[in-house]
Amino acid sequence: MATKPPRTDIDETRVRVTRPKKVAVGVPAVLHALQISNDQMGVERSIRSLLRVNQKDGFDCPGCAWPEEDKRHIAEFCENGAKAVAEEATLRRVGPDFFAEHSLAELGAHDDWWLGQQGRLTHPMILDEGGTHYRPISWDDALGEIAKALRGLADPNEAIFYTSGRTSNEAAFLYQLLVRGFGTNNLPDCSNMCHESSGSALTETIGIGKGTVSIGDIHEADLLIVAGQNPGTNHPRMLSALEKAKLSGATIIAVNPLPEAGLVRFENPQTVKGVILGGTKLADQFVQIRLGGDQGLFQAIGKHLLEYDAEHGGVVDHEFVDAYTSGFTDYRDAMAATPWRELVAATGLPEKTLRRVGEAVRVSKATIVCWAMGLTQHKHSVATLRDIVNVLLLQGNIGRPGAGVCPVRGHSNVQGDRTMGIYEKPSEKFLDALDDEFEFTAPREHGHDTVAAIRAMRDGTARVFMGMGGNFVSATPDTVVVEAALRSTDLTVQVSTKLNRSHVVTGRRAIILPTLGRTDRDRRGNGEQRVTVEDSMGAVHASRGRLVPPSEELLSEVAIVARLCALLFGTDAGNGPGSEVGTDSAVQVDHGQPEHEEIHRDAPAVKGSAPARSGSASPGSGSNEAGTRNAPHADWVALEHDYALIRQHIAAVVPGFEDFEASIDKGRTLFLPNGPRDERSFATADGRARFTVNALEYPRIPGGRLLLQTLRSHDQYNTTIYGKDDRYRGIHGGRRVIMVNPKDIQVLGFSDGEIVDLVSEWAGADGVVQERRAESFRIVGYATPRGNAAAYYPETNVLVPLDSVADVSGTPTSKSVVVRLERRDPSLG
Ligand SMILES: Nc1nc2c(c(=O)[nH]1)N[C@H]1C(S)=C(S)[C@@H](COP(=O)(O)OP(=O)(O)OC[C@H]3O[C@@H](n4cnc5c(=O)[nH]c(N)nc54)[C@H](O)[C@@H]3O)O[C@H]1N2
Ligand SMILES: Nc1nc2c(c(=O)[nH]1)N[C@H]1C(S)=C(S)[C@@H](COP(=O)(O)OP(=O)(O)OC[C@H]3O[C@@H](n4cnc5c(=O)[nH]c(N)nc54)[C@H](O)[C@@H]3O)O[C@H]1N2
Ligand SMILES: [Mo]
Repeated sequence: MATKPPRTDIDETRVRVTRPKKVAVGVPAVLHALQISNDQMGVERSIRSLLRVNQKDGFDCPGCAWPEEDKRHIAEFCENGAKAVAEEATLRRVGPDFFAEHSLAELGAHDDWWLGQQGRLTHPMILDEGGTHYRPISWDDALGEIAKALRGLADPNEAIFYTSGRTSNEAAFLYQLLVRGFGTNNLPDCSNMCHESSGSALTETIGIGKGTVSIGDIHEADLLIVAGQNPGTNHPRMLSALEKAKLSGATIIAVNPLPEAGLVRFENPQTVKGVILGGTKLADQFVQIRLGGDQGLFQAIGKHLLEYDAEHGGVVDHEFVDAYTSGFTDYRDAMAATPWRELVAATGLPEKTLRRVGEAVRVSKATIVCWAMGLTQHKHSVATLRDIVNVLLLQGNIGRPGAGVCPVRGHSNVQGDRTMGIYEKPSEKFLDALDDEFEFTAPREHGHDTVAAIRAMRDGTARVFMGMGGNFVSATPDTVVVEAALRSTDLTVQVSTKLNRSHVVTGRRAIILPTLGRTDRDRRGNGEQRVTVEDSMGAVHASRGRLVPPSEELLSEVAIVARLCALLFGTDAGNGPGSEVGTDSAVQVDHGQPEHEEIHRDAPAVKGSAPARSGSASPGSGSNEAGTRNAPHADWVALEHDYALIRQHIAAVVPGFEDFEASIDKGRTLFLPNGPRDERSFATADGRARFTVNALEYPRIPGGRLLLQTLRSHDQYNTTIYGKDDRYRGIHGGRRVIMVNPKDIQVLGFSDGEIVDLVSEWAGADGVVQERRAESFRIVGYATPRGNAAAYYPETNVLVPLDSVADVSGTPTSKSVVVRLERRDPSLG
């Protein structure tokens, strides 16, 4: 299998390489951000929108999920947050004319960067079977087509409902209800490819699938270990928090195969010191670990602590261990039995270095471990994260100030989406509460995660795909397989803000539903609406967009889902809070007999005036008449027009949201309960935090091969490519590069600057080695450990085998792909 780079992406020959930067952020970053946003949205709109980012009365930054500081700066944003805002608030438009001008085939020849640069989607569009171009369609017809396709399935499990992590709590809650009301738990999300390993390991060991620290804990920590994360690019505002900790005396250890700029030194653009004195040196130790070596490192730390404790005492917090944990002695014995030489082999680090890190942990009074994708996207990620928990439990570093686990989440509301029930394996407790609130019975059978969803489409057992945001084609592994899988479906539906590859690689028919983003003003029946989001530390707050939306045709995600619910379940005006709310909805809700299943085709879209409740269904019966089994009951029309009513339902279903509306009204942040942090209570199988014994694993690299990690450049947001530079790493003008240790380049018989194909090798279940190829990458000599290489995602996703997933969590192993380099046949050019 191979992919050729799309026409506009053949840029590897133009790549320019300079020395990587040691310093992150600073004034150049701010200037860079302003330039990008001026290009996209003009000076006035730039200033107006950037001043609202992360302000109390403004919108939540659509960038990352790092929490806001308690005291906000005037401009609480970073270069990459500003780029995320500019991408969304751009004045460029993709409307019916654009689609008339560009055929699907033509769009398919462009790369992700070009697609994203075209602007905001403005109208619902449909691609007919065999069609060469998308054509405009009314909202009513588009939603009607979706409802019809769903109803036409033999089994609800033949539908897949994906979610990315920008969707608000309100939209996510309604969406999962739509899906469960329809009859399936097929709710894969981007988390499956992201922090699923964190959720799996933490739920098992401490009884909650989230981190246990607040922003205040970061400031108070004595030691911060930042492993497998590149905050200078992906969570720039985290650097301010690290700086604050550092200035109060914290030690910071960076664990990474690459010397990432922000970790080495940081210039805070918001302080005079940052501007004048050349910034804070953040990392006290840079531990240049081999890819996948982290389990070895954390076992080494545990072993060092236990050895010291056995000799001198005073290290292990026995009071905590006895009162709150189980499994200690097994863990202690396992660490004693693990030889240092294996830990050295796993990490590629000398025992001396491992002990030095162990010493820093030993003397620390309060330790936090932060991590991101470098730790979650390996085969043995869950085991690695369990071993981090082991180390923290030894010294009682969970549930006290300045200490704990800190998985740093990616998308700005990915954590909230999970809290709202976007999960293919929902708990019985959640489903029971949902059943009670909406008077139906949600399906209990677990659904497909992302990888299982791809398999189901590939194998023909799933026929309709709907994506609530995101870019499924480009974000998932094994691109060739995924493209074929999606193309074989009956219908693909994308709810999106911007054009991307998932609009181009489609099922037999495809529908694009354009939607409002975070920055857009959202006016519904009951006035201007706000939504809420949860940050990486379990804090929920309101977000309200202020910009004029790109088109009058756009519906919010909430409105789209509410209208689908009404179509599928029939509306239930008598049920639920606030059912007296008036409506200006154009969607004709049909409760009729199957023979008039067609919805009113010429009803005006969006601003129509037809009454919404055209049916005569009474609560408890309407849904069956609408052709679905056992559907949830709510006044969908009212929910569409007043999101506060959705929050009332959330408050009734999700623990911790009891004071929801009141806190938002007061502009407050709602801190969700966190058992381990708040009271050292652990909702595990035995009610204790659990030490676990995990066999040491690390990747073995076959001779003549490299282990490839696929990561983000400084100029992208996942599959959205802002530009072709990776300023901090000194790579300019192109993305098809592979970073390789200079000695490896030489030993493998290549030279820096040469253009090669990347060929991944994977032994399937049958033992037969499968090959996948990504063509035409420029070799760049780089300071990565021997045997390890790095290249950008999503260009390299074609190399990641669908079946290569993390144990337990099922996350694709995007950070460990075995590849060989192959010289290109010069005749290919
Ligand atoms: N500007 C911007 N911000 C973003 C995003 C974006 O694309 N652009 N994406 C968002 C999302 S969804 C997410 S999940 C986060 C991602 O944030 P990150 O996890 O920082 O993203 P990656 O680029 O995948 O970087 C992985 C880091 O881990 C290191 N690493 C790789 N393998 C290993 C390993 O085996 N061990 C160790 N110790 N380190 C390793 C890499 O060298 C790199 O520094 O960022 C979020 N924020
Ligand atoms: N090889 C490799 N693969 C990876 C990773 C990796 O490190 N390596 N990382 C993985 C990770 S961590 C993640 S999170 C996934 C990301 O996977 P996704 O979340 O699926 O991808 P994104 O690129 O973030 O999605 C971008 C699209 O979302 C739409 N969008 C943006 N804002 C909104 C909004 O407010 N509402 C709606 N409805 N749509 C919106 C736009 O149309 C945009 O084109 O990729 C994963 N894939
Ligand atoms: Mo992510």
